[in-house]
Amino acid sequence: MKYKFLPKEDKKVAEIIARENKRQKEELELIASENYISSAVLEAQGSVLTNKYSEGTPGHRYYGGNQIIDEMELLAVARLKKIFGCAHANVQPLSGSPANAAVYMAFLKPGDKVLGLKLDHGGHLSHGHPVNFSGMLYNFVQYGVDPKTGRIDMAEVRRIAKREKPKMIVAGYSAYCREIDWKAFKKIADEVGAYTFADIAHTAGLIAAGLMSNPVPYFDVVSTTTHKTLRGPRGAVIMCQEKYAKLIDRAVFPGMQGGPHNHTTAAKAVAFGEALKPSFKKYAAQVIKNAKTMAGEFIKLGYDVVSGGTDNHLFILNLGARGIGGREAEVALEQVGISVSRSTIPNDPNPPMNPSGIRIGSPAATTRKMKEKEMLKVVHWIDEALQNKDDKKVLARIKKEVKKLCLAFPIPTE
Ligand code: DSN
Repeated sequence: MKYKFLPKEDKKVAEIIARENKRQKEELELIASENYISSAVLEAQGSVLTNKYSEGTPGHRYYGGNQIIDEMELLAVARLKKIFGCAHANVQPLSGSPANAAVYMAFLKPGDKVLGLKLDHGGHLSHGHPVNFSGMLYNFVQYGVDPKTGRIDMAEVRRIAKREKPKMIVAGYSAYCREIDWKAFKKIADEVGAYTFADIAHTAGLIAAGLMSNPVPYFDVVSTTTHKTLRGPRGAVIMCQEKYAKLIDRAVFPGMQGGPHNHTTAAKAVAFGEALKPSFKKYAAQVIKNAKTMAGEFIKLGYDVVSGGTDNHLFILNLGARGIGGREAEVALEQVGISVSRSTIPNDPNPPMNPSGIRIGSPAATTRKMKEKEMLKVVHWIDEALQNKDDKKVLARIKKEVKKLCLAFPIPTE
């Protein structure tokens, strides 16, 4: 990736970007929420659409000169509707948490009761954690996964919902590797008169490819970020039934945000176009195969994989029995050029800053066209690095091998 103007105009910024670019090329990304965008998405994101203010919605803007921006936003909306089959879509949310804030604002009043999955069981901060706006403004009651299976127990969700009578039930998670029974959630919500809200940030790309079930036909409202498995720019969208269109649009603007980031809207449109291509289906299928391959190999090596495997793009290694903390493991792997994120395990006895596990995901490595063969190598490097976390020589050797593999599988924007 070469810049024409930046190195002349601002050496310092150019140099920092160049170093990060080199890191991305030479190191392996296994953070489940990250991915590499295409050059086309990058170009749209870097476009002059960033210059324009367009508060409002297409055809109803508070600034002049928005006819072309309207066309872009409507294109992004149309493509998103085609992917997920939603009746209404808002493509303006700046990122996942603001999107979720807008959803809550649209349907709830401060103090209303909501059901969400606990953070250490795989939920997201914005699903009611006390340090987050969601937990501060709304009365979240949290459900968890079954301690034996590591899976959501729908009978338990139903029991809690009937006891608590929430106004909304949130499903869709950040560190949960199993299929979600959207229909069962909807049935429970109907029994207690609650709204249904799905946050599909992690699995949106897999749902787009038709490989995981889609909550859109069942749920009142669905949010997703656009930069994870969906492989678009950093941002988010909200989809809902037609009857909630105004509520959602008003909650996004003027409720939560000012002007949309039009350059990001353009990049979202490009990414949605890519997700509609047959090649994206192949990509998503390989993402799942790669995650299953890694989880299976870790199990063979004697590791404890939460819930015993994965149905999607990620899994959690519980390192508790191996005497190594999640933070230590993350740091050891950083030294060999592999990025993972420390992760809580269900009912983690340790705090989120130093939890008992690590979360591993396959979306970025799969974008580099790595397949099962490479994933097996990676698992053995991780195992070796964790077993030799204080041996600088071993770590240096693995780092060299990781770099060699990465250079053979270029990132798309090289
Ligand atoms: N921070 C994201 C993740 O890593 O899952 C969720 O927002």
